[in-house]
Amino acid sequence: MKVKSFTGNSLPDALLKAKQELGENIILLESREIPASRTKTGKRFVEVTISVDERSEQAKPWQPPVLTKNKKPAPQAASRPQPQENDFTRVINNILARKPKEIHQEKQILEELAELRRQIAQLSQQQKPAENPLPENYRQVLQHLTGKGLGQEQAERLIRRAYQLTEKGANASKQEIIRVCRKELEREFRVHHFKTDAKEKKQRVILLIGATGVGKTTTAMKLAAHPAIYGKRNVAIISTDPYGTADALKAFSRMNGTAVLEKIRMDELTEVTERLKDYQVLIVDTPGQSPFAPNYMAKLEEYIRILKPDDIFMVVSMNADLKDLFISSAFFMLLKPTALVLTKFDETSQPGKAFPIIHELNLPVAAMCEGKRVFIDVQPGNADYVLDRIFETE
Ligand SMILES: Nc1nc2c(ncn2[C@@H]2O[C@H](COP(=O)(O)OP(=O)(O)O)[C@@H](O)[C@H]2O)c(=O)[nH]1
Ligand SMILES: [Mg+2]
Repeated sequence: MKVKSFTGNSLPDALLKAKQELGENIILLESREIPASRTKTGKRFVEVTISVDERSEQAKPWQPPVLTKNKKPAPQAASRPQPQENDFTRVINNILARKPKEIHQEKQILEELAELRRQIAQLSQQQKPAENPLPENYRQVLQHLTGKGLGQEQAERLIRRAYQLTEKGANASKQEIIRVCRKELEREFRVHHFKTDAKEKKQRVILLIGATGVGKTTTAMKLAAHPAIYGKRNVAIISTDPYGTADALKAFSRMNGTAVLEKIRMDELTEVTERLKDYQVLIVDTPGQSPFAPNYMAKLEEYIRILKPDDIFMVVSMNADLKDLFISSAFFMLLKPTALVLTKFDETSQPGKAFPIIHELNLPVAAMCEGKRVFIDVQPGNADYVLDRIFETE
């Protein structure tokens, strides 16, 4: 993979130059406009960062997939649900048509999406009437759990388990059922443990990924500030947002003494990390974008290739609809995140959504956020925080 920048009077002009030099198979990683006020010539220009697979010149020219209607379908693997043609898959097919070299990867995404859709359908399935109706106290706790965001199936499984574990079985009190449910949920809640040793020599590089507006930039500051996270270590935040950093990040830098580097381009990353080699922790904040945006995933993969992060935290907002969250997560999961940061607990009435999220994405929780205040509204992942919120009214 080769990465190179080109400039031109306009985006098409810069792309044309890139194509002339690197051929048709280029991938646009980044583009930004340099305003006239900042150029020597006094004219605005556009800069693009391009990647190209150097082996691609010998590769067979790519053809878009042909959808044949009358052909006999290929035999299907028994356990793999096949995605059906609908609006959603048409959108994905559109992406496929634009990203020739990642066609294999995109097929995997489709399969994962189909699998996720099946799981989501199960999550939202209505409870079937039980042959033996649940005792009233269990029914009430089950209703409370689903109301607080646990998936129907997960909550039913928990209640069945509670029934087996409570001493009084059908006659157990609500308090007793809740106590057992709490214990079981505590075991399901997985926590990411930070290495907080201030003397640790090896530098840790953390990459933050996630959809637009979920709270990545705010999380970068919160992680840098919290004493039980990286607050006691020498931290630098690298912002790769081409539009610069938020004022909040600049103010935080002044207040907390954290180094903040802004508008760092892909081709500057190696040199910047080399310059920052004495910092104990580098937190790299990425600009949010829809995971469906063409080339966005390729760009994030390129960050990972260059930075070789020790941890990739996927930031997800608790106020998101679970269905949308799982669909966009399917893309981000391809980047193999190591842990979750759950934000905006203050903006949900269903804190229990944390459990289906942890369960479906099979990731531990690094940190949880409940507001905009950098120095206050954050804590490392822990089950009690979520469980207290689920059961506070009971
Ligand atoms: N209520 C609430 N707002 C938050 C939280 N985390 C971030 N925000 C706000 O959400 C908005 C987007 O956050 P930002 O960090 O810029 O998101 P990014 O696009 O992922 O970098 C900002 O207004 C933040 O102050 C949180 O835990 N709770
Ligand atoms: Mg941001």
